[in-house]
Amino acid sequence: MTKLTEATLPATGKNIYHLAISADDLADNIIVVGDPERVPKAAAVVLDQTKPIFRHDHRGLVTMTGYTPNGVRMSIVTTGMGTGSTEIIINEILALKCIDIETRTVKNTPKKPLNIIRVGTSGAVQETTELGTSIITKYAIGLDNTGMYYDVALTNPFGIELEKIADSEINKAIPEGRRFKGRLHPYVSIPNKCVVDALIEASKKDNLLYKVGITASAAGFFACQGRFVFEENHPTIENLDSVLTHIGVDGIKVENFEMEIAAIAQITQNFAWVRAGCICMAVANRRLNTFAKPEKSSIEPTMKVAADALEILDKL
Ligand code: R1P
Ligand code: URA
Repeated sequence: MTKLTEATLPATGKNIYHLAISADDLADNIIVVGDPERVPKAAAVVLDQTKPIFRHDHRGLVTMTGYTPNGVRMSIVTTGMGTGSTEIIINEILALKCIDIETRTVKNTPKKPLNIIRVGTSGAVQETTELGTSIITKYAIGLDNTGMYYDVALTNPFGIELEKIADSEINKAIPEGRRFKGRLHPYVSIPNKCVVDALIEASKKDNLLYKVGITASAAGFFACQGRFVFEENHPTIENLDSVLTHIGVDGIKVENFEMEIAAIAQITQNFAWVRAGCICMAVANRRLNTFAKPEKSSIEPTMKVAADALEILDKL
């Protein structure tokens, strides 16, 4: 590991720099969400309101920690939108668990596993996906490049195959003669299998409308997800959403677009004591050009499933 200094691991006393919380403020079961306003909403659904709840806000990053009604300690933490911000938060969470922040010394490997589930919104890319369906990520395709700064070996044969297919399809979709032809290289990362299984089990138990599939983590929201582009610009790939529709492996297809899980899985997948995964509700169907009305797009049932899955993981 790079030598830890004030510059390489900024902190104030026991508090890590961006989240501005200490190790004591964070549970071993964590829900991460993009939107800071979703943190108190999630806390209202998953945390026991009769027990003390910790809350801290810094730079728009909200952390809340309390206990579920079944007595499991759980935190909800904002990642912000996109893999850039998410990279900071995931590393700060890991650091709080395995580094003494005050002295910047690496502690022994945590005895208790750290469970992280991202709960977010997403855009479905398969025509048949009903708005409101929650998609559990089995494989992630990173269309960002944050994950590419983490040189993690990809050994899963389906993952290797998927990375080849995605690279070839994405580059085929860039017209000849364009500046970035041959220069966009997606990477594949793999969420923890125990998290996928726990999310499936909890979805079944709670009767959640769900699918298991491949999630594409985009580098942005507009051109980066095949949405409109101003005339002053040209999209590098026209209809990126429909290019992804046909990409699949292991009997599953790309199901949805969001902006964080590829980096979360890439950063965490080599840790024996960390299990991370993702469930995102479809608020848009990009094939049908539909968008969920707020009253029909409550993420609460998905949030509840994530909390139930964390309780399953906590017992493993
Ligand atoms: C874009 O609107 C944001 O929504 C999705 C994307 O990943 C991105 O962060 O997730 P959240 O609902 O968690 O913010
Ligand atoms: N978040 C995304 O990143 N894309 C969508 O289409 C919806 C939510």
